[in-house]
Amino acid sequence: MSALKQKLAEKVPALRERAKKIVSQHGDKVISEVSVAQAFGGMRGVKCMVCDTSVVDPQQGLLIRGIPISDLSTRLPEEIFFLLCTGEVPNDDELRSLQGELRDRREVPDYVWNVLRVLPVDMHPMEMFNAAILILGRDSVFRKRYAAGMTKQEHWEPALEDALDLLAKLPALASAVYRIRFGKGDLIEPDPTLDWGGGFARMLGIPDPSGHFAELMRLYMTLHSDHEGGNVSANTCHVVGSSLADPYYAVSAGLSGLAGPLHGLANQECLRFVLGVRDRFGGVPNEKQLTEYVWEMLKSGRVIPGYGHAVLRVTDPRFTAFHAFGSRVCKDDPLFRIVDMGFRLIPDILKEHGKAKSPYPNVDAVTGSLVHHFGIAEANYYTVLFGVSRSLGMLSQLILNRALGTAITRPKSVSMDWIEKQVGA
Ligand code: CMX
Repeated sequence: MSALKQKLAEKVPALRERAKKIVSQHGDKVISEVSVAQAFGGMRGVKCMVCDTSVVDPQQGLLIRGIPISDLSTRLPEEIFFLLCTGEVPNDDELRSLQGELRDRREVPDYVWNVLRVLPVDMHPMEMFNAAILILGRDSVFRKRYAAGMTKQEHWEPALEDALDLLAKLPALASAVYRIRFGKGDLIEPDPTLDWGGGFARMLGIPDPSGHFAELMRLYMTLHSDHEGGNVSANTCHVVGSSLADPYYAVSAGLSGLAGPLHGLANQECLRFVLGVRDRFGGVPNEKQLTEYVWEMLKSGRVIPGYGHAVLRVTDPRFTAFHAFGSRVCKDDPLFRIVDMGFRLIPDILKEHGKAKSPYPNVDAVTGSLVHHFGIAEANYYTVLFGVSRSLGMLSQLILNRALGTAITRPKSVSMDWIEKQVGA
């Protein structure tokens, strides 16, 4: 048995016991109320689901299993997956075991490549990535075991199998999407000696004599991995998984949510914003020019990509970690300089504008400039990078939900008639 499965097998009984005890002893206690504004407003702030993998604190940002993300930024993404699933950072043996599992499961069937190759050349990379994941669902262990008849107690085990199978293949899938969609030449074979993020960087085919690109990819995968349970991608994966659709369907659904411009597609929009600034001013503007440009956007009713957040009320610590990388590795890159100038100016502009509850940068404000620095100029690919990483979080949440036997999601919707009667309107 792999170290991860072993650790989960040890922990799952206590986890179930804890959940059972909380519900049996405190099931009737109220933890949240819902206002009419929240019912219309994306349920913002309503506490109505459980997620142990991570918490987004408005003031501290992301905490993975209680550890601030800034303390985890040098960890490998596969270490983060182990941590998300079990609550423990793996020791060396456990990490090696997980890396071995991912290596052994990385082979992608040829029919996936064939499908990717015949798709129209103007497909969005997220459509290609998602299509490949759905096709892989053919081999879902969860689906087969469910059809054969398994007990609810067993659900987490095939969910873990599928999660590992899928995670192992994601770097090859995502790099193939890049190389096929943008005509970058033949696919690059996986290197079994490399870690998950380093292997991904290599398969993308970006020249990397300094090793900084591989470093960036590991950082990218680690920092985007999870953001508690209520964000669109995690929540969608949760809802679909709760129907006991297999993990491929659930992750694919979550990734469809990630593809929206207010969520994961924002990194694409952010790079466009930075390129727009560069093109308008023929390079890096001065502070006055950038300030005027931002005001122009706001006055025309547009949002400033990369700023604001549904939960955070401080600078996103993931932004801070990426910004530190950029300051070390590519501080003179014109796009990074525009991002850096924006960081100094835009929060005050948004405060003066007075609408956004958080005027601070989120993670997407900076990532595009870093990836672009290494030669991935195709902004519509960036959400795929986010998707590879976010799959770590979605899958760990899904495994834990199957271990807990989380019920099928079914909140009650109400009509406007009902609300008007209820509030005496
Ligand atoms: N620029 C201009 N206006 C903004 C703004 C921004 N960056 N962020 C929020 N606002 C506006 C909203 O559009 C809203 O205006 P209306 O009342 O006219 O609709 C008002 O401020 C209040 O919004 P909010 O409560 O502060 O923000 P929400 O929780 O509704 O939305 C988010 C959060 C991220 C979608 C929003 O800040 C936004 O659109 N930002 C730009 C896109 C972006 O960076 N997305 C990445 C999100 C990161 C992630 O999902 O991981």
